[in-house]
Amino acid sequence: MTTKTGCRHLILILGDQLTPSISSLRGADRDLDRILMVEVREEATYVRHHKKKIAFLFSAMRHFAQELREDGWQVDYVKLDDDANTGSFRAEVARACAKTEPGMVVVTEPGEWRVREDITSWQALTGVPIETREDTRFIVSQAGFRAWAAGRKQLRMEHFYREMRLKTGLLMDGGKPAGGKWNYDADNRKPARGDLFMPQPARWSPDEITREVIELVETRFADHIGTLEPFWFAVTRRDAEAAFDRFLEDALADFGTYQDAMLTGEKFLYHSVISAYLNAGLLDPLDLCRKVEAAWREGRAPLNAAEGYIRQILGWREYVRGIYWLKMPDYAASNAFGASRPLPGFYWTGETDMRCLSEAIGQTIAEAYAHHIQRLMVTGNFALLAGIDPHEVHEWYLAVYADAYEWVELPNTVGMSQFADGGLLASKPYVSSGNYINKMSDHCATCPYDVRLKTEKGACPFNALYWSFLERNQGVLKGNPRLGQPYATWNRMAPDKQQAYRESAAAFLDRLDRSERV
Ligand code: FAD
Ligand code: DLZ
Ligand code: SF4
Repeated sequence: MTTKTGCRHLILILGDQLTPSISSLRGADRDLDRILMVEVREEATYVRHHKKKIAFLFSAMRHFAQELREDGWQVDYVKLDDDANTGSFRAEVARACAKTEPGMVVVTEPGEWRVREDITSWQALTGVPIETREDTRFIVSQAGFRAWAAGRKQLRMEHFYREMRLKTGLLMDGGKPAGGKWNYDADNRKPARGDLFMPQPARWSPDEITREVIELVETRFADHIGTLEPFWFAVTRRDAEAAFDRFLEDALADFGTYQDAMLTGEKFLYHSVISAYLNAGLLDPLDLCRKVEAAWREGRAPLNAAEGYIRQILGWREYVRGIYWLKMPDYAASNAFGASRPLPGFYWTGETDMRCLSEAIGQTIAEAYAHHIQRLMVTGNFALLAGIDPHEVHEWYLAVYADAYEWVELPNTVGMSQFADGGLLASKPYVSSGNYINKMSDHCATCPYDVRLKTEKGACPFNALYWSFLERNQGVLKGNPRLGQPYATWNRMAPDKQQAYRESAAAFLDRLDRSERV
């Protein structure tokens, strides 16, 4: 339908939909339709996103709009500092509708529940019909995941992942998993040494568009977390693909082996550092998996690395998205342990004596990036052990990482990291004492706390917090078969030792509550 004066369709492309084959462009016509892209204050501040995240997305949006124009599309691009910018999706769509009088607004479904809810009111607001299309950039659709989940007593990623391997044929040989096993994690997860060759992610110098955006973000979001310089992210599809190629060449072969390692001063190790590009739509998940499989088949990477990497994208990424849409909106309020302590201030500054935390948070402030084990076993582990309100933890992760959108961040935080969903997503809480961090990193060697001390003055806080967490949450966790061993250890422990752990944890939490430096 075309109005007498206006365009046929107004196609809204959101900041994480920077994909030429996005479903909202399906059947679109360069002469009849107009594309709308908007930088809006509301999206940058509903949680106060890291400056680098905002700069990355605005720059990637501007580059994408430029490519669309070069490809013949009519694009209305609203910059954050345009005088008429009203600051929200809904008001910008209403303003564009008044200007272009479209017969219909077309949008690909957003990745966050909040925005999807908002869209349901746009038709009444603008008087223009809204068509919301499925986001086809995932390997399994929401309906496909629902069908997989239906009737299952328990949802587990490993089962889902095997179905995805069968569905896509990735790493399959004659209907069997390549090499005979579905999962090679037993060969993975070794600590790293400082004298290893350290691959680095590909880096780009900011062009004029990026420099303009950096200045804008520095001025408009000065009070947000993070440093903008040096800014080296890829902001176009071409450069994001080159970044992935660099990973394939330099790091994939050792990805599995050092997947869980942490080293002081080494922010990226053998990780691919492409999640921000992938989640914004600059890369395609299936394409990445196929390239990794090809690297293995051509002998450029061992199977444990290729399988481990493919599992992250084909397994975890698709699985957490499925859980998000299956369980929202209630999922966001999950709090199985009733945790209520506010998030410590050092999560925003990195100012803590705990070396593992200051490293993970420090690099988060600098890069809007930390790798999975830093998120799960350092910042997440501490928050869970210390009984931090999972909603505050969720808002922190959503704000500080360049790759964070609620569909992927929330299940990772609330489910995997904080076990706030009571075990829907993961089979056990990811908690550990300082021992694990000591095994997987070199942080303890330079930490003022002593990882070998259990409850004495100067003992690593993770040690007492670990036991106090298990004791405090016995009601929820007692029957968990994967925690049988630690509970047996706790129950065998001499009462005075148990009491020492209780007192040590209580004293530490008391200092935390009084905002003393810990
Ligand atoms: P690599 O280690 O190289 O892994 C390759 C890719 O696999 C990643 O780019 C990512 O796309 C995918 N992947 C790996 N693990 C996961 C996972 N658990 N869930 C979904 N995808 C995964 N990932 C996000 O993309 N956005 C988030 O907001 C996010 N929040 C997280 C919060 C917590 C508390 C935890 C524990 C994990 C979170 N993750 C999130 C998952 C994971 O930490 C990041 O995907 C990863 O660190 C990104 O770095 P990379 O590109 O170097 O990944
Ligand atoms: C994260 C983000 C930010 C910071 N800013 C914008 C923006 O100005 N315009 C836009 O279209 N998208 C932005 N985004 C991404 C959106 O928050 C994201 O598209 C929705 O949350 C749906 O996933
Ligand atoms: Fe972290 Fe404890 Fe090791 Fe310090 S001693 S780095 S607090 S695990």
